[in-house]
Amino acid sequence: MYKNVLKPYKFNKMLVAKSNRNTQKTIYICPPNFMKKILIANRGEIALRVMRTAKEMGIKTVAVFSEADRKALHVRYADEAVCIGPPPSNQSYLLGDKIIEVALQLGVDGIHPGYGFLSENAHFARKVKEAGITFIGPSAESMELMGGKISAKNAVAKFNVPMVPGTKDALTDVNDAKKIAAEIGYPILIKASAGGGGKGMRVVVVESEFEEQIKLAQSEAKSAFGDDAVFIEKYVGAPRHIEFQILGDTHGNIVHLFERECSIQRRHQKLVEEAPSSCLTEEVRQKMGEAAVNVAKACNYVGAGTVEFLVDDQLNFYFLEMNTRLQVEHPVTEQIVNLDLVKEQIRIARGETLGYAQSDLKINGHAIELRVCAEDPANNFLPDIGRLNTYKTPQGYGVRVDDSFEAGMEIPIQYDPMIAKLITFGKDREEAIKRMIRAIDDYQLTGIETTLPFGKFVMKHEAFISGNFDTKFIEKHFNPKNLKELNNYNEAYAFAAGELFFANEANSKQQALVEKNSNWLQNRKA
Ligand code: MV4
Repeated sequence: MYKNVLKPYKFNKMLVAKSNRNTQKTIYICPPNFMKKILIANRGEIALRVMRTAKEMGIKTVAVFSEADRKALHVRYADEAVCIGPPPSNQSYLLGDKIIEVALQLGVDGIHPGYGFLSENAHFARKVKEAGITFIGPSAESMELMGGKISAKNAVAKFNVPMVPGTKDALTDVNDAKKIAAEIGYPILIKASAGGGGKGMRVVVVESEFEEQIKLAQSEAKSAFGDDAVFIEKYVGAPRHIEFQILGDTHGNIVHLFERECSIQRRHQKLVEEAPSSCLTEEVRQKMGEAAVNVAKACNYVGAGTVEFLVDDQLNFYFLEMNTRLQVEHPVTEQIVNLDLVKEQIRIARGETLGYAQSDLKINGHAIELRVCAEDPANNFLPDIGRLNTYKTPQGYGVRVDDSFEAGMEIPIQYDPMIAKLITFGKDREEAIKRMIRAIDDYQLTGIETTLPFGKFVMKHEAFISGNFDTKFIEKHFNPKNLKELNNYNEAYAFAAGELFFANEANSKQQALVEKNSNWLQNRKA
């Protein structure tokens, strides 16, 4: 870690000079509490989220903002704020060099990247470090290794982590690839090494389509990512998406903070997340946790990271990829382990030890997050723009709202359409679900359409309540027509009527299909 504070030019009175025999450079060894001022290279709820923790830790904060965010809450909340450019991200929040320049001018000693924007940009992390500033996140090397799917699979292979049957290297010869595909068995999935969030994926159902699909995938990958490396995997139909939160310090300690279930997604956009998952047995949880820690070891991970797995209906799990950042859905983990993940990130970046072992960590209760987005679920989730005329968030026991809006504000169109994260937690899953329904009903929001009614649809759906769902939940169960009925009814009879409605009508056909295709319920009871 103390290599991390190699500071050739930025002088800080807190630092103690030492000379390094190998590099001949002067290195300054920092006392553990050296972080006095951090810059948050982000906007919106996550910028506020990070600043609140910094404030509690006695750390000053610097906001950067675009011209579209002059009135944003993260700008008001920070101790100092600097406008870095026009609204488009590539002229503001993505300008790494400009952000580093601001940080140096203001005497910042740490940069927190949040999620999105520059958060997984290894080049930026390296430049931050070279400027003598601590990047609050993993090393550029870890980010590079996990950034490419092929390099990630190869790094992880030596650590006994289960992976979907397939190739670990980029395909070069179509005929070799065809042989491997035949051995794996169809359907197979072609993935781009540089792809992410489902981009650059193609399913091949029969061998006769293989060659054509490979060529298409390669040229697509080339034009989208500038890298035509693709590989193949056995296609896992209707899996669940389960990810493990991990934390690693600079002293080689790595723990996992259990899992988040993120199967309720639409076009690779997560909409509902929860912790823990409703389908894992204690035994599988432990095995997956061990595998996640091994993935972190494989890339010498430092900081907060997430290891993603696919889980099939027999509870077989397969490593997918690692996200080298704090994720949007991190609050559900915070609620069940009683840890502030941003505080942990900052402590780790300061060189402190974790201070707890795996055996000290326990799951307490259940947490669910709904992403409240400016999208109309009744209209194919089309983005809805406008002003928040009424905006009053739900309150009370077991409810948390991470947002960055006030009544009267416009939703800027240049950025992510997420308005808020509504998180509820309870002693068990049932309580968290009922609390979420209450919180959605208490949410006062007018002026734009949001995913709040969709959240209620999910919370009241038999498949969600029973835990018998997967990544195809929306395709299988969601029909915008159901939204209106669900949200126009009289509350007094709604609860019973709603349950009846779902049990009998909407799902009878789908339910038969689900039961044929999946064994989630049986596994859960096993
Ligand atoms: C898969 C898969 C089935 N089989 N790999 C989608 C995003 C990317 N991170 C990996 N993804 C998938 N990989 C194999 N071998 C299905 C998906 C997938 C998916 C994964 C997680 C959550 C939602 C998903 C929706 C569609 C497809």
